Amino acid sequence: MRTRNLFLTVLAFILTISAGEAQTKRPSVTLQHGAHRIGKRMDADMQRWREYGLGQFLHWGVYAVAGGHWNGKYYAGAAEWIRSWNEMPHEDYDNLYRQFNPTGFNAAQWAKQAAEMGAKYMIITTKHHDGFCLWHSKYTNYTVARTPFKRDIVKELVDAYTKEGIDVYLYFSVIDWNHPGYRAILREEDREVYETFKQFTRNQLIELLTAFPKVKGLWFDGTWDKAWVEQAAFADALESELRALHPGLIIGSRFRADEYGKRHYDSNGDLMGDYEQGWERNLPESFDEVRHNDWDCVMTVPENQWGYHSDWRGYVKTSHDLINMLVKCVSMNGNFVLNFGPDGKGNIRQEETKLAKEIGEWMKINGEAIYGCSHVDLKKQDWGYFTRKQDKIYMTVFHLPVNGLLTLETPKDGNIPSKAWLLSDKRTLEIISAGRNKNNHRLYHIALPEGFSPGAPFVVVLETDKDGQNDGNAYQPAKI
Ligand code: 16Z
Repeated sequence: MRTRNLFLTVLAFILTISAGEAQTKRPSVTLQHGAHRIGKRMDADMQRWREYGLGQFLHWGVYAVAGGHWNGKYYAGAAEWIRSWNEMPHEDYDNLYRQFNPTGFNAAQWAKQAAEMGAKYMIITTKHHDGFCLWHSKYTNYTVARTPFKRDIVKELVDAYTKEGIDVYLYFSVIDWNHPGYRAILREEDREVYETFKQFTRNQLIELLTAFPKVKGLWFDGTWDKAWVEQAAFADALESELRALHPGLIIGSRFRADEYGKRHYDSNGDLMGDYEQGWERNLPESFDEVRHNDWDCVMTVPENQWGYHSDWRGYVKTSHDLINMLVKCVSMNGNFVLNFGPDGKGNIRQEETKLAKEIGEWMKINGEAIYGCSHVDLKKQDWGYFTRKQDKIYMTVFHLPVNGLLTLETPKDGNIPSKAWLLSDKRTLEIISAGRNKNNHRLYHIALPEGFSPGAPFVVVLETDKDGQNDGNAYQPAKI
């Protein structure tokens, strides 16, 4: 009896311990097709990606010919999705390519405008969900080669942007409404024909990387399809093949699922890909949400239009809105990618040209607070965002306090701000020490010049005293 009691006690004890452990430990499932790597990529190509700050997205295809209208009717959805609209027969859409003749297209001009905006990388839709290819693919007839325009648009863009010093990435959709083997969901009888689609996808990706060796990476889309999610082994092998073919290639987390169907993060919570590719028309609210990963945010100018829609309705973002998002992204270690949807004639619309110009003018003065900058482990303040590069801290101000004082708070033994000035004209600003708060953190106010009213976001540069009472860690970026 006593032996049995002892046995039960010991058993209960063991069970308690292991249950406790199971709760605190990360899940650990053996995966064949999970993340290839744990933690950040630290090679030169990825370092370069990390320093971009600002990018340009280009959505261009035959949907630009329709421009969000068909038969005089207005399509309220995203213009690049018009083929899925009941009012537009598929046959009409699938013949739009016959009218695709963007004689105004000038890759050098687009690239110049993007460079003047301050974009360091560009992502071009080589093939959107409709399946229309902007390059001369030999694996389908549904390409720009069969249009009156004929010219290889991807080639011209890769060359022109690369010449401007802008890195090029290829958007590629694994949804393809034009390919006979494509399925969104696989019924048993579809499995065989879907194999032809998988081979087609592989062929096209190898074709793209071979034809355009200058590109830096791939930006995948449409990978949420149930049929694709089931292809964990295929996609995993394909990823390795593409990486071997193109050393340094950058692929985000929106390419493949693990064998349990988990996307972006595998069943163990590890990121699958070189950066988190999930922030779309939406930004993280706080740094905690990005889990110390690299990430990008792709953003539309109106609420939800990627391809050209001739009639934008609803709120259209201003350059100050977009600059705010850009700085917010960089302050949390992300890149901000602004979308452009050129029209069916090959012209970038006047609203986008104006925004590019305004953003570019701002970047010329303030780009130092963006390029190569990263997160700062300082408490977020209401006036705007902190970014950091080497020993400098940048405070980009969007909300000017009525008292003209920009507050910052440093940890107990943190570095002390020793010098502050306006980035635009180098005017020195007074630093007022304001004691400590209840957490024993030091408070400082940076005093703006009397009557200062810039009417635009502006940057204050801060240098800190590295000697004296500090632990040297206060301004380091969070652990990476
Ligand atoms: C069903 O919701 C969707 C599906 C696809 C919303 C957007 C998209 C596509 C857009 O057409 C655009 O290319 C965006 C980047 N992508 C996710």
